Amino acid sequence: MQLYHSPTSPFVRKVMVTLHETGQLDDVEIVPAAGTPIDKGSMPVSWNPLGKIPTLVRDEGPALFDSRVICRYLDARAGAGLYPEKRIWEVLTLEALADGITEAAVLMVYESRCRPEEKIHDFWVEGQWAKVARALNVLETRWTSHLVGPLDMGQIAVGCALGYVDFRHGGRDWREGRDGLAAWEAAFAARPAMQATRPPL
Ligand SMILES: N[C@@H](CCC(=O)N[C@@H](CS)C(=O)NCC(=O)O)C(=O)O
Repeated sequence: MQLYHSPTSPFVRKVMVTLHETGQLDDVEIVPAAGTPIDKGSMPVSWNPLGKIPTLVRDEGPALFDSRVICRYLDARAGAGLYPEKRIWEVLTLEALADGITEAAVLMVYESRCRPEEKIHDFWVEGQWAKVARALNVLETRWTSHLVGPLDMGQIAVGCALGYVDFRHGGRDWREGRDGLAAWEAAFAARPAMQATRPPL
């Protein structure tokens, strides 16, 4: 299989962590890709018309995207149990919540990277950060018991979301007032799969 990849993409990181955690790293060839919504660059548009990564090209069957589909496929392929049937709705909702954080954080980056300075809309950027902040509060107050349970895809998505917030929005100090989540993140970030996939500085 070929995985279209960038080392700074938090959505690609979800897939890479899943590959590490499920022992499938050697089954995938990494194909570098780069682009933005205004310049498709080397994005795999012939496999994924949305021009986004991660995209997974398989030896048989259509290419898979997005990160949620790829991670679920890899979990099923390995029989790894990252989507336990008993807690499936919680796991999927937690993954969606984490991906929502990541999505808002990525949009904030695109706003400054893809627009001329005079067209950057500060209220829109702050609106995205408000989504991130509300979601982080909910992780802190409602999801702690789930986060400390057995490894699942919701936790992986949260770990990657928090890693990306640190990577691109470190100045916002998301840990302030969220001690429980901060402690969880420190422990989760020490996992070998998270260490091996840290975005380059
Ligand atoms: N929902 C998608 C989001 C993927 C995504 O937005 N990836 C970014 C890189 S972090 C991308 O490909 N951006 C290029 C674009 O939006 O044109 C997923 O979970 O895979």
